[in-house]
Amino acid sequence: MVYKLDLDYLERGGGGTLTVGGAPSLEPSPDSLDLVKVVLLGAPAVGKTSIIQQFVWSDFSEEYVPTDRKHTFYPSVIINEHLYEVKITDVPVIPYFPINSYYEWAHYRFYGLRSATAYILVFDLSNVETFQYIRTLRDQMVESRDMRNVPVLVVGNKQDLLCSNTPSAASGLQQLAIAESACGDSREKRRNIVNLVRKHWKCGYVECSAKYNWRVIAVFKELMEMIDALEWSGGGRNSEPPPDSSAGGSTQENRCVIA
Ligand SMILES: Nc1nc2c(ncn2[C@@H]2O[C@H](COP(=O)(O)OP(=O)(O)OP(=O)(O)O)[C@@H](O)[C@H]2O)c(=O)[nH]1
Ligand SMILES: [Mg+2]
Repeated sequence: MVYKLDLDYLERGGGGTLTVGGAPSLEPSPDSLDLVKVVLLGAPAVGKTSIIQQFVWSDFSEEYVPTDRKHTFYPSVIINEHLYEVKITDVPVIPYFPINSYYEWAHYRFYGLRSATAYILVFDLSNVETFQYIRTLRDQMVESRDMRNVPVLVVGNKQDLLCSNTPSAASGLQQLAIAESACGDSREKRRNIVNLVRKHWKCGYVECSAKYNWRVIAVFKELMEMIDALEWSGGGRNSEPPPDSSAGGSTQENRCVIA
């Protein structure tokens, strides 16, 4: 499969650039100023770990093993011809976003929650109630951290489990009707979520399936586009704009602004 992306990963044996994915490194690498720190957050079992593992290792496991400690991954990503060293952090589910550095130190030491460059907030499309967790978390983030210039991407995972993907020919007519109405309900809820995220939060939104590796690359591409746009517009971490910032080609539409 050929991805028409400029999101590459370097190495795995060092033979030039591959087209997609992340370099499969679990090696702790020292945080540097240029390290892009991405944290995935979301309710239990929505697929955070699966998304990362699919992206970094092209691997998926049906078995559910709740994340019980912090894991970090260090892919290198090229987007719009800019190289980024990315640190992806997978953490156990957090009951709340630390409202200040004291709480972070006391409860989530070394998770890097408040200092993340960007966040990926994941929910389960087949269980839209899991979006509520994201909504609450985002409220807490907005209240307790300056989120200007901090990209946030909302990801609906488990797209493969959506109603329309699983028509049941074996079901009786009545069951089919019940299923249809349940699907209608969830479709409506999904529409509302997309609307809220895109129009009100002004954040990116991507649906994917970690299981089938559908649009997992798109998740990271979208996020890196946001980060790259900020970096090259002068709003990023190193707020000093690079000398040839006009050559970046990224537009400000990619920005995720949390008002
Ligand atoms: N059908 C389907 N199952 C998925 C998908 N992504 C993850 N799963 C399954 O969902 C379960 C939970 O996945 P995880 O990746 O462990 O979820 P998590 O969000 O990291 O869970 P915690 O670490 O407990 O917060 C596992 O059984 C996965 O196999 C998907 O896209 N489709
Ligand atoms: Mg996990």
